Amino acid sequence: MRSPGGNVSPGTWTGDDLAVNGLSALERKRVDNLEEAMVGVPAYNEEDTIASVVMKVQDHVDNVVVVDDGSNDDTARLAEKAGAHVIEHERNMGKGEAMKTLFQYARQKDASALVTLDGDGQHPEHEITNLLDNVLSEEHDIAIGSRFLEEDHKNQVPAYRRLGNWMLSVVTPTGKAKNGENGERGSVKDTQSGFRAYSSEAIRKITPNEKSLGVDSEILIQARKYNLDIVEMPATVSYDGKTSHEGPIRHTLSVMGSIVRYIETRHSLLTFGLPGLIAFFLGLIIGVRALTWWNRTGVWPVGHVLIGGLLVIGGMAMGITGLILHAIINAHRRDYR
Ligand SMILES: Nc1nc2c(ncn2[C@@H]2O[C@H](COP(=O)(O)OP(=O)(O)O)[C@@H](O)[C@H]2O)c(=O)[nH]1
Ligand SMILES: [Mg+2]
Repeated sequence: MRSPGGNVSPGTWTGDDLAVNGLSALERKRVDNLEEAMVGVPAYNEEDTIASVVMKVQDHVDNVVVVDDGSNDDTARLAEKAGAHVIEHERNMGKGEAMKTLFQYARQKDASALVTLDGDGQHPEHEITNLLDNVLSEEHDIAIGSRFLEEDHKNQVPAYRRLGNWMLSVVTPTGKAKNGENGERGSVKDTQSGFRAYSSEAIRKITPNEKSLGVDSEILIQARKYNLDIVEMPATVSYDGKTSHEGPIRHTLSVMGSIVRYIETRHSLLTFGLPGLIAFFLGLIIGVRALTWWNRTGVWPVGHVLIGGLLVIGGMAMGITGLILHAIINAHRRDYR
């Protein structure tokens, strides 16, 4: 249990000075908000670290929820013993589903803020307060614990991960974020950080749909749609011990898949129709050339006929896929928003 005013950094709440129990009304509101804040941990087979993560988190925030994503180890029991509220998925459904459960629970409990962090102990729990302050003060809707704002944090991240991250950040269509407390607005530098704080408004508006690791990108894409304000704050991250379930290549491909899926569902006609149309006409041109060749020489250029045929058929298939997707998505518009 934290003492009122204990770890609360001063200066975020200003103005009214009505004293209640020795605290100003605004201080009171701040403490109440903090008491209603929630920390959520998606966890899959994290028995080595989960108990210590839960206990360290409780030094800063009382309400800790662990979503045990169908682990086949002792994660759920250890999390509960350490003092967390545990929600169990019957089977492993992916980080995205675990995040969806967290958002649903936070909404149901009317949490004043939700901080998410990984169950593998990669994120330093004492930095929670810093992220929380940014959303509890209603200054921002999402505060991202970013690994790429400061050189020495950046250097902690293995080079191959930085590359994957950079690629994913380039292709994730996010809105502009404030880079650091006094920073300029720019694109989000760390789109894959799972260490974030969400305001109550963000909790109400965002519904993760992505099942796997692409969820962190998807949330930022939704944030842009709902005009939620994002700030990135410097955060440290540790790569000691087992910090990933999936290798970097699979991880990057999985997130890429999510981003493509998003673009696909939003712009299905364009994504499928345009390449389909181009393939179709390219195939036609190759076909016509093959036909003239046959006309002239009496011999079929087999390679050209095959390629032309494949392009025409493939192009048509893509075009039809685009049309069908477009029709389905329009019929169920609300599901894809
Ligand atoms: N990879 C993965 N992580 C999951 C899953 N369900 C929950 N998580 C949790 O999501 C967090 C991030 O996963 P992790 O593999 O550490 O990703 P990374 O640190 O970004 O490489 C961890 O706390 C996992 O325990 C799942 O099905 N797959
Ligand atoms: Mg990890």
